[in-house]
Amino acid sequence: FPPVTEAWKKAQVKDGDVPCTAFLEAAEAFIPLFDRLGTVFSPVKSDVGGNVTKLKAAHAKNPTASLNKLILDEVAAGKTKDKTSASIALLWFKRAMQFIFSMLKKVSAGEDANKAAKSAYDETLSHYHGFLVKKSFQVALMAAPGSDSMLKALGNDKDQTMREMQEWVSAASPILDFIHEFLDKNNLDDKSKV
Ligand code: EIS
Repeated sequence: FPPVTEAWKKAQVKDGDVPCTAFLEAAEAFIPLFDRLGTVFSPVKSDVGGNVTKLKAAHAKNPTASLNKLILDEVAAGKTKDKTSASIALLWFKRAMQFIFSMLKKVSAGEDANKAAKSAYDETLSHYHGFLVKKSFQVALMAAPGSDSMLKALGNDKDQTMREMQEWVSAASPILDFIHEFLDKNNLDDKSKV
């Protein structure tokens, strides 16, 4: 966790904007954590990793843009609904992170991972999932490891891992909150279900 947290610290919101390169590095830094959690998480890794890949490709075409500008340029070009849309990739990345943070906050508060995952899901991602995705999420949830094995997979010492997770959540939450408001303000929070 500490390298991930460091990367997110470098991507803090400044003057109402997010530094795009630092943000993409931070986003990318956290993806390998899924590998430690087991194969149940490989579809999640592909999905969230795909969001990051798409955002990186968009940024490569507009390399000097901040995160706001990258998205606003796309809006101006009328390309927010295209296959290469960075807006959609950012929206789903944000939603995945909101789920993860909501869950980690509950785990930090002492809730078991499975219970925390279920209630975090109900509060976040489930709003955007249709029947089939909801079902697959429920199935995956049953196969997912509990708190103890999850914490063991993430670090050597449970308490230390928990503290490190909290530091990451504190460093990253303000960025996610900012992105949430930015997308909402620009009518990019498409609420249709997948
Ligand atoms: C988006 O996916 C794409 O991300 C986006 C674009 O293609 C867009 C088009 O509308 O769709 O359908 C996806 C959605 N993504 C929408 C669902 C995929 C995941 C299904 C996997 C179900 C198994 C979930 C297992 C989770 C078990 C959790 C148990 C926890 C104990 C520390 C725990 C971390 C868990 C993290 C879970 C995060 C889930 C994120 C899902 C995001 C989602 O709903 S684009 O792609 O624009 O880049 O092309």
